[in-house]
Amino acid sequence: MSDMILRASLTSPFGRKPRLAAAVAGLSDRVEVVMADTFDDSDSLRTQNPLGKVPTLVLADGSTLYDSRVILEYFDYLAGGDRIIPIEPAARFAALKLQALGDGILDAGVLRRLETLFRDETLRSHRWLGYQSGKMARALDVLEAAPPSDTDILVGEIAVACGLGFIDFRLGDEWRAGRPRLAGWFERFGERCPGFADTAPH
Ligand SMILES: N[C@@H](CCC(=O)N[C@@H](CS)C(=O)NCC(=O)O)C(=O)O
Repeated sequence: MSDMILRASLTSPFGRKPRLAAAVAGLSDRVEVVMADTFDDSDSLRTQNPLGKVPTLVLADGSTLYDSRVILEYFDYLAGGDRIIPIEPAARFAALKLQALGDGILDAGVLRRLETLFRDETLRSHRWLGYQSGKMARALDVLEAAPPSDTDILVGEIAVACGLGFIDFRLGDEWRAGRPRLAGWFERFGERCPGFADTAPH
């Protein structure tokens, strides 16, 4: 029976992180996903998280946890630890750093998406869009040079996969061109990661 509520949306890439993490950590049965509309003033999300962002996790006692990194850390703890965040220091900080890189791709991608969603073409800053695209391109090049693990599914792999999935879903960048190793990694990750197909944005 579920004892936690995850406020998320079917399209949110940050919301996909805990949905995947729950599947990987064997916690899916304990987490009920309840859709949130970040733009709706009356959505209880804003009382659960003053920032009005998804994902937000509501625990059995009504207390809440955010953001996605904290929720993933909590899931790792619930799963007994050392499940999606390694304990061994070198592996731990490599995983956390990879998560930061994946989240950074998402941060830049979300900013690009908002710039095009909220501003008419005439008001759009192509300089700003290019600035964010540069971050994404450099991060993707770093990942091409050293793709994530083909065996582990840790917070880093989860975040990078959510980042790449978001690019495909919302931005349509041809990021695979010139990055065959990363493209191959993503393909294989999709096949081996529990919950990957079920959490695909749509
Ligand atoms: N650092 C946060 C980022 C979360 C985030 O930006 N979520 C987006 C959706 S993908 C959101 O809620 N946007 C609505 C808003 O900012 O008002 C995390 O890791 O959870």
